Amino acid sequence: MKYNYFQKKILILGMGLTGISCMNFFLKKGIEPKMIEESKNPINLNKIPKNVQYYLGNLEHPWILESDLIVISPGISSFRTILIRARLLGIEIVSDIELFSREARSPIISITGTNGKSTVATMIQKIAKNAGYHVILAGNIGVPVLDTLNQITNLYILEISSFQLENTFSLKSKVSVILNISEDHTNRYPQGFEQYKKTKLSIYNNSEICIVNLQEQSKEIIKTNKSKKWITFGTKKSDYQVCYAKKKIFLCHLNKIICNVSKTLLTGDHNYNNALVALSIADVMKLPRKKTIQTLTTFSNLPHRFQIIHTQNGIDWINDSKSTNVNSTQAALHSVKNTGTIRLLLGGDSKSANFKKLNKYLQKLKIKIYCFGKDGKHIAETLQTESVHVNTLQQAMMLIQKQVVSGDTVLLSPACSSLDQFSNFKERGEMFIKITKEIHRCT
Ligand code: UMA
Ligand code: ADP
Repeated sequence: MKYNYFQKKILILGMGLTGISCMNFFLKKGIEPKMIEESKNPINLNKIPKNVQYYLGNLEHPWILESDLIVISPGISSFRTILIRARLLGIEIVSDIELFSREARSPIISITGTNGKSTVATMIQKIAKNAGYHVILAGNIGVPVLDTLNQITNLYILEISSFQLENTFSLKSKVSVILNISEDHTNRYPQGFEQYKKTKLSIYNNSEICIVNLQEQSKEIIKTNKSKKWITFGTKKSDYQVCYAKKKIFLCHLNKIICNVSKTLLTGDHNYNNALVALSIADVMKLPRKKTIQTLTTFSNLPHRFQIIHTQNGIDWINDSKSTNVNSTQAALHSVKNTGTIRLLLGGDSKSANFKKLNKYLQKLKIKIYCFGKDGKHIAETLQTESVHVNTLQQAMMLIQKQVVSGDTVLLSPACSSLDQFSNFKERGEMFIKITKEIHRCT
């Protein structure tokens, strides 16, 4: 279906990466959108040409209810009162992924989940490239999808967040997967976890082939739509499994060993599951198994995802700064190999997550927790295990430096967003690496 945006009053909300890409999308079509941005001093203001009218201030602006089409940036909540009113008045509100889905002409692989999206999306990108595809990797991973529309490709790989799915309706994926669903972004969903889960599940709508984690709640959806083609992973009964035999770890399909991942560069047990999903997607796309195995067995963890950045005096220093929720921190703790004390750096903006859930898990471990950042104090008070609270990551690491002994693991896996004290998770991870280096320069 060809969408006609001419003669429509189009309003873009947000002037971040998404907002600018949406603006360029319409300008290329000869359409002048309007824009609203709530920050008084947005960094992209110099990217707005003279012919685009904009307003800097609260969303409660007459332009909202005067629009025919509102394109919303993922960082802005869809549940803002003014937007609910707009929807009730029949005003269309869409994401950039929706606009992209209406235009894209090559097959799409869509990946969502609470954790592992970037890792799996990158694995698949590398496998498909190795198999000869002209691949585009875009979406939540940091490349706005609309920026890629004019590039030559025969395969899109999209990392899609729940925020982006909220206003996406026409996405027709060749293959889609929900890697896992656990509590995250609690502060964004007025109706809680069920609403977050429902949003994630919408990735399967109109998808030709759906890959589903049988360990997770998303398996319920198989029962509700039996006509779809479902491929499963996550349990012994699934189509794809991680198998353990003779101290080795294998990726298996229908109980047949496909590849030995014990001696690969991957660290963190959760990455075997990620590799398994990548294998299942590659199979669905009929990519040559040899190329898939070659890529997976030479894949290294992405930066800031459970990376062992330094080992000295029997101590592992692990940077898992991309851990922004409780589940990814659990995955990290599960993957620690040293037998000494785990010195866990936890804290930042908790996004209203329930840290009590971690207690049951922590009781089984030899662990000391160093809390920092905006919600550090609250987290330290919630945890029923030995913990200290300081203001910053630097202060926490100075304490660790004095206390750490051979056999220990120092783990930055904060379970929180970094935005209270850093520009992003990369800056937080770089800080951890820098201090780790400084500590070892002195010894
Ligand atoms: N803004 C408002 N009002 C608000 C919130 C934001 O006016 O209530 C304005 C900000 O002042 C800013 C602009 O909107 O100028 C930012 O928009 P945005 O937060 O939607 O961010 P973008 O720069 O457009 O980046 C977004 C994704 N950000 C979020 O979902 C928060 C990026 O994912 C994504 O890479 C990019 O689009 C391209 O698709 C980042 C992210 O943190 C990495 N994602 C979350 C996550 O992974 O957990 C979901
Ligand atoms: P996302 O793009 O969904 O944020 P990443 O691949 O960037 O996922 O990883 C984010 C965090 O989640 C990191 O701490 C990483 O170690 C952890 N992680 C990756 N895959 C999984 C998984 N399958 N289950 C749990 N945690 C995971």
